[in-house]
Amino acid sequence: MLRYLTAGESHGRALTTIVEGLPAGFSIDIDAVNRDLSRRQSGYGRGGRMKIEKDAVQVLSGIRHGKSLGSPVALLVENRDWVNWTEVMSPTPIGEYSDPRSAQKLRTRPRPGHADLVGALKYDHADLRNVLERASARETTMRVAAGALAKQVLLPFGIRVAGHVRSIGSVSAPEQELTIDQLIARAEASEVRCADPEASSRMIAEIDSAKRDGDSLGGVVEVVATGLPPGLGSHVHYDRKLDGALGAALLSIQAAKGVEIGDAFANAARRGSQAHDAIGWSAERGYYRTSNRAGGLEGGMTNGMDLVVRVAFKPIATLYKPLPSVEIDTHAEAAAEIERSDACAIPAAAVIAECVVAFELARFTLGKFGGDSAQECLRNWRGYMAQVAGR
Ligand code: EPS
Repeated sequence: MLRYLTAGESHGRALTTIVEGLPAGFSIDIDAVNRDLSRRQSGYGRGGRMKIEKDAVQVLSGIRHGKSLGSPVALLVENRDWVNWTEVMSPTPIGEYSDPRSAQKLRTRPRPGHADLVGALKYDHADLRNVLERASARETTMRVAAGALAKQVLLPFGIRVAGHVRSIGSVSAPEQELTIDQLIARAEASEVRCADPEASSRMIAEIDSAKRDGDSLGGVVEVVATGLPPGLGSHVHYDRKLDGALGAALLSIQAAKGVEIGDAFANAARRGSQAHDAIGWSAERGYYRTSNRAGGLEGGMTNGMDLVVRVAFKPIATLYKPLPSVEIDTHAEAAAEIERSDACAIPAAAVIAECVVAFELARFTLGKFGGDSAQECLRNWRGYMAQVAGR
């Protein structure tokens, strides 16, 4: 079974992941992983930290001469900012800080909307930093690294995944009929990873305005996957349903608060005859749907149409004009802590969601066609595709 864990604090020495269950013999291009890491770092609305970091993976295990070995793949990304945090983040006790700036990094005024307060209560921490360092979306670096590997597993199966921004704050991009190549080209050309140039400009203006006001913005990202066979996932059990797995994985991204598959919310207001996708058949395509309001999933399984899933992100909890809060040591009223932060990270969220979806799709693809080598998995896939084409 394909799975991964990540480790690392935002200002610790490094971030790591171990990806387990990758069969042998898949071509792995490390430059492609690094390209995704740099895509995640880009995007209008980011703060000062992204000028410090230049994320690139060191491969510690599991890949040799450009191919997966079938052993665990361990990846590491250094935090360049760590040199400024060696005292604050020291794993060994250091007594008195020698640098007076280190003492100022104690955090006691929790940010509303952040893990700060409940994390400190639950884990019994006096310094909120013990929570925020791990709650930080810096962790998504390793989800992107793992997802970038997953995308390379999906490629020989003809499956491609792309994330783009649908809305930032009050600005929404219009619905467009685009091929995945057009979508990727347009999103990559936009500073906010939005496929509509006019909406992109308005999103940038909205970010500027929020920033001027010391405020932050959320938004909605959409992930599209093409080339999917019918039958990834299952109708038989809650934990084998692909829509359930996608929902869980996407909702675990920092600041993600809602997931929509296909036209889920619009469908809730439609009549059945207007919500479901009629079935057709042709010699070239086999079975298909005449529309895709289901977003490519029926009964917890891919139906062969494109997967379309959207994720709503709340605005970042750090506000330069902070909301009221309470000092956790004195209970005195106080404005919430101001951390260096981003005004808007939605363009990055599109890359993160893309990689998280890719990982789930790779997990279900290997679950269905799995074997110990790429060759074995692809043989299983070809056999199944021929079987389905004969129906
Ligand atoms: C984050 C706060 C900022 C962001 C960070 C997420 O970091 P810092 O506190 O160092 O300024 O830049 O995002 C990243 C570091 C990243 O790589 O995405 C937070 O509190 O979640």
